[in-house]
Amino acid sequence: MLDGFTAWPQEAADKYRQAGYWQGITFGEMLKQRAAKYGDHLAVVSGSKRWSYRELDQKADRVAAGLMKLGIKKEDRVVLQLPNIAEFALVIFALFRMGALPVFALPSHRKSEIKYLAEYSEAVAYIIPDKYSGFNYCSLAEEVVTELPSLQHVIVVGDPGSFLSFEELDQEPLPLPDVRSGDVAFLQLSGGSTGLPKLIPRTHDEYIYSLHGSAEICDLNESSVYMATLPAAHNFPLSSPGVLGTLYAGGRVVMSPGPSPDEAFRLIEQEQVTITALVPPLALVWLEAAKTRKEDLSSLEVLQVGGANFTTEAAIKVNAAFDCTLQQVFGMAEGLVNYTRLDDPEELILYTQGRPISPDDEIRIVDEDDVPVAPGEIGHLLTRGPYTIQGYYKADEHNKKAFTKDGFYRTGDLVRLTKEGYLVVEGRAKDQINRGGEKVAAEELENHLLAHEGVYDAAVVSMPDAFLGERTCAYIIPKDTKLTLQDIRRFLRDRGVADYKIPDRVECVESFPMTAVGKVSKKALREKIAAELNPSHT
Ligand code: OOB
Repeated sequence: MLDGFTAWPQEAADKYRQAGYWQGITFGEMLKQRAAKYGDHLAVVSGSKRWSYRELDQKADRVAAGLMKLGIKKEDRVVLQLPNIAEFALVIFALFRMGALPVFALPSHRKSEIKYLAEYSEAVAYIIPDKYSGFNYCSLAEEVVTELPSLQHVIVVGDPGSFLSFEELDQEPLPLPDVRSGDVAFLQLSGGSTGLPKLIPRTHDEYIYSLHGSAEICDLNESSVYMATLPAAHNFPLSSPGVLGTLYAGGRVVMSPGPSPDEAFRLIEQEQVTITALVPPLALVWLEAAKTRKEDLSSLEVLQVGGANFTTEAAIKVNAAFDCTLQQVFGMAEGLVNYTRLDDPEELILYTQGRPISPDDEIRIVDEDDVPVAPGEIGHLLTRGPYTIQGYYKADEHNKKAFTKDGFYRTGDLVRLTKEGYLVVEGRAKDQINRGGEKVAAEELENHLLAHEGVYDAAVVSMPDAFLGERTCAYIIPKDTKLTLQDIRRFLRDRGVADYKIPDRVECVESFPMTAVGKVSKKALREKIAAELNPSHT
């Protein structure tokens, strides 16, 4: 068993197996079974590449052999930073088959995040595109490998420069190591609540169960066409039901090179896409674009929106704009995913964030002392279940705070339960900014800011925003001279911090408001900036 992984207690594992949730198959076997059943059906479409299930299956064996020939072994970690291209699906199945673990980075990550992920996971390899969205990943890799010699292999899809070409991984299949369904399949990145974002170990058994449940809830079958619009490495487009849930159901995955209506609407028409997933700000852009665009979007049956709060005003517009069913999704890379069901009455679809996948997802809504609140009251969401982790990877100290003694994950979300048993997300207790679905861990950003020689202290909070829901405001106590937004932006970019984490606003102050126990009062800072942005609401 992978060192640093917290397994479920035996009793819980037995229960999930007996209930038939954990089916005892690995991702490698899942694809083999689907290839046997759906052979010539298209599995992945990306640009001019159109791979059938059989092709994807055979290519995965060949790429697994290529990876093994490099010396990559079972349980080795591989940082994967690919955009939505066919090779994304191929390489994850190749890694799953040989038991090496993809560590899912996002295309928007830069040196600071990649170095952190590679160091934390002790990765031996890094897989990138040559260029994507105007950014040169080979240059990034050069900087990272200079600082991290343990990263032995850089594999490039496209022009490899001095690195190894992805095409060279195509080798005659080799005998594969024994990969078990209870093994960890990959590491996902958390949004981060305290400290730096943690890695989330997910096993074949439990993740495949979440795909199974998600595919069923979304009515996926072999005629479904799922378009990956959001970056496929994120848990929502990866598995809710996403790329993997679609392949589980024998459907077709269409990789969209980007999320804009220009790229996505054309693909919906061309590939007869039936379902896709968006974060709220993107849904707003699509709603606006749908008014004037000429593409035929009538194949779209389900539009999923999740990752951040979707306003009811926007939710109401989806049905009319796209003539399809809206599905709200409230999930987390740590496990629990809630969906409104496709046949739910309108008031549940518009006003709630759904209910869990599994009848065995346990939900507790508690106050500050972990005491359950009265039914219908707002409280902290704790959860435990057949696909929610029992601990972050190699994070013993943090796990003591992030999980209860009896194994419930503290989501950091403030929710209430409706009388129908649906969850409504009312707020957040964790120290994080949810910038339209992209999560910024306040402490991570504060640490970057503290590295600036002119910064004495920093406190990062969210501020309300009509488009993104929230944006990032950095309160700074400067050492002597005032710092501008431009100073801070330049500094953070030079440090290799991903763009989405760079503050939208910088406020220089002489001191921070304090709580009664002498901690910085982020609540007071949030209220201060909200009042300054919208004085009429005070
Ligand atoms: C998804 O996963 P993560 O890990 O990026 O972020 C999880 C957090 C949740 O704890 C919650 O704070 C927030 O994102 N969130 C929502 C939400 N969905 C997620 N807040 C309000 N309304 C929603 N619908 O974001 C994720 C993973 C799988 C499926 C969907 C989303």
